[in-house]
Amino acid sequence: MSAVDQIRRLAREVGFDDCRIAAAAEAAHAGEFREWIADGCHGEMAWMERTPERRCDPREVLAGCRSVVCLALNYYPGRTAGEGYRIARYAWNDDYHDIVEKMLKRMDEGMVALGGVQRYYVDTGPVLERDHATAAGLGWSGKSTVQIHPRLGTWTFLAELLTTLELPADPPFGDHCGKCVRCMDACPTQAITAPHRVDARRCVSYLTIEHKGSIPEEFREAIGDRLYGCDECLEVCPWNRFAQVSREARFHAREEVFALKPRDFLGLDDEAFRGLFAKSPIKRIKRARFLRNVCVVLGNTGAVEDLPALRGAAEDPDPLIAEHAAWALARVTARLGGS
Ligand code: B12
Ligand code: SF4
Ligand code: SF4
Repeated sequence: MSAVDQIRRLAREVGFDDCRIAAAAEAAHAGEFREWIADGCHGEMAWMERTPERRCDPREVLAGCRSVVCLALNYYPGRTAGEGYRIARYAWNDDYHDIVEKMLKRMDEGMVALGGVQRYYVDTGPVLERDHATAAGLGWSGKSTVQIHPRLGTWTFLAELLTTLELPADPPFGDHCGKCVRCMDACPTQAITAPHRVDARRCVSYLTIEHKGSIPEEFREAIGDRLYGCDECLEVCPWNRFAQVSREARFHAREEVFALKPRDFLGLDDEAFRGLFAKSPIKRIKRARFLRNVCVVLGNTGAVEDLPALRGAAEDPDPLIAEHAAWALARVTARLGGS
């Protein structure tokens, strides 16, 4: 069996849904990436500015890199979970970084046996993951910038091993968005400022996860009931018609979380927050940012029964929570007719 066939078999065995190969070369849209950074679209994600030459070319990350093994993992956990709020599906349960890294480690061990030296990443490495996936024909980069897999749709994590092994590259799949602009129309904050360009500073995913301070008031209403992340440009994509629920139960909705209403989250102290979101990506944003988000959701959707919890949050010693709770109280009170 050839090395590439062994690698594909290994990818299947460890649980990936697809595996394709790109030649190690400068990322096709390195220029667009540099412009995106120059325009400040990355907001406060300063780590994205560092070492652009590495991020744009895998050969700068791994000496002697010849190929990029591109992987996709279906995480689709189902259509709905929770009442009165939405959490982006990738965060419905355990953190994918931990799960996928273990899978990549097994792939690496198998590839070492084939004589390769590897560096592997899932999300956190200096790699333009979608560009390599596109080059390898692992679907294509949609107008939303989300990578679309023809069979799995938008609900995939991407991961890759940079390797010194010289493997035959797969052909690209080609762009299949056609005239569709559904994602651009659906985006609640007009963050997709042009096809294939997302201004992170406007994106609800950025505002509710990466952004550390106060959420600019101009976006609070548009955030609606989105408590953590945003799936809007994924949900509307017609390529999700074949999406199947992931085999990985650790991505399925965590019942203890989704049994709670938004106002219940306001009662979480630090310890309870860490317990509820143990192993979850949500734990990373910590209690204050999460409760900030809860207040925004309640400001948009809350009713009379949410007022006591919001009044309590307005007294929170953390000014980030108190300020957003005060904003939410004013909004709910105004909706109730000012009483
Ligand atoms: C920073 C980041 C974010 C930022 C910025 C997003 C963005 N669009 O840039 C924020 C916080 C907003 C974010 C949000 C989300 N993210 Co994110 N994020 C990243 C990260 C770390 C870097 C992305 C990056 O380099 N951005 C810079 C811009 C310039 O690059 P890009 O958007 O990826 O665009 C590339 C292509 O669009 C292409 N391109 C550019 N111009 C053109 C023009 C044409 C014609 C074509 C064909 C292609 C093309 O080249 C670009 C450069 O490579 C990646 C992991 C990684 N290391 O790659 C994950 C990653 C992109 N995120 C991921 C996920 C799941 C999400 C969310 C769905 C989470 C959620 N539900 O809330 C949202 C989706 C929002 C969206 N529409 O992108 C997954 C996406 C998987 C997939 N199937 O696409 C990734 C790959 C992590 C992973 N390993 O699985 N994310
Ligand atoms: S994740 Fe939401 S806010 Fe961000 S680009 Fe997609 S639809 Fe717009
Ligand atoms: S919604 Fe339409 S334009 Fe957007 S990524 Fe999907 S197919 Fe492409």
